[in-house]
Amino acid sequence: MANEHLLVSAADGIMRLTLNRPDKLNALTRAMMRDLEAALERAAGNPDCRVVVLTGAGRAFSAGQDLADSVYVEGGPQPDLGLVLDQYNPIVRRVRALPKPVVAAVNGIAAGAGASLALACDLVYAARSASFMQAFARIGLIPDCGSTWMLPRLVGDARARGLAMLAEPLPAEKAEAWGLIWKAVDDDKLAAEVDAAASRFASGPTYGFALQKQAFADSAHNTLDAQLDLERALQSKASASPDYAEGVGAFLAKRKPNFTGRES
Ligand code: LHQ
Repeated sequence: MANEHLLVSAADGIMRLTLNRPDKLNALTRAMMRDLEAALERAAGNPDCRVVVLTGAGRAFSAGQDLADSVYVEGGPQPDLGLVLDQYNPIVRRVRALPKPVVAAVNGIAAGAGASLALACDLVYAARSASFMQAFARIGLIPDCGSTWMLPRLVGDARARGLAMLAEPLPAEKAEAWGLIWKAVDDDKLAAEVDAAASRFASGPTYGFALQKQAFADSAHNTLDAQLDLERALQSKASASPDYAEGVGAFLAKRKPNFTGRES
């Protein structure tokens, strides 16, 4: 399925979402965000979709919110961006809560809300020429779409503040070295590397991945004691799944597992 500004395709268990306004560096419009949320909702509800890949068309991943979108009119009343975030925040929540892996293929610059969106994904692969820019301070804003939460957790407080307040692009390799992203890869290898990861997830233990995501999400506010209890509860669920039986059976029989991804 395709529409103008968000390309959506699904095959072999993989849903691919491509931000598609290359002439505007995939700056995010309200229409795009509406379609993105709808696509993520479909991904969540479709057991045949076992991984989502998010990328951008052209030379950028996304330059963040479209600054020319009609919410800002020169000389007019200033828009309340808190209200605009009412449209963005559900998308970040959906990515984090999606019961399957979400992989970002950052093909070029990811700025502002574009960077936040990438960092919300479970695994971030970036082309070596790509960079991550907390552009918000350049226009008097604060990092949003979860960046004030993600950044200190990913790179520590000192680097989070430097990234946010200096608003300079962080090259992909440094982003990897700092732990901001999973991996920087040669530009011409990005697609193949992400395809390989997506194929692996598409035939992986999807229900187990969903439980992992839940455990990591809750670890952000749990004590170790509470987390141990949570792991116990989630592991009970994981070990009741057909993929656990299949995984152990395959290991003992020295064959490749054939995971269904299902809960039961
Ligand atoms: C753009 C944009 C853009 C429109 C490039 N908008 N056209 C706030 C509110 C609520 C919810 C969500 O989040 C947020 C936070 C945000 O995301 S605020 C926006 C934060 N982003 C920025 O401030 C980045 C603005 N863009 C840039 O600084 C540069 O474009 C970068 C450094 C990304 C790339 O620079 P260049 O490679 O030199 O490209 P360019 O500037 O020439 O851009 C190419 C075209 O894309 C150009 O259009 P044109 O028609 O002149 O060729 C730009 O106007 C357009 N574009 N970003 N955010």
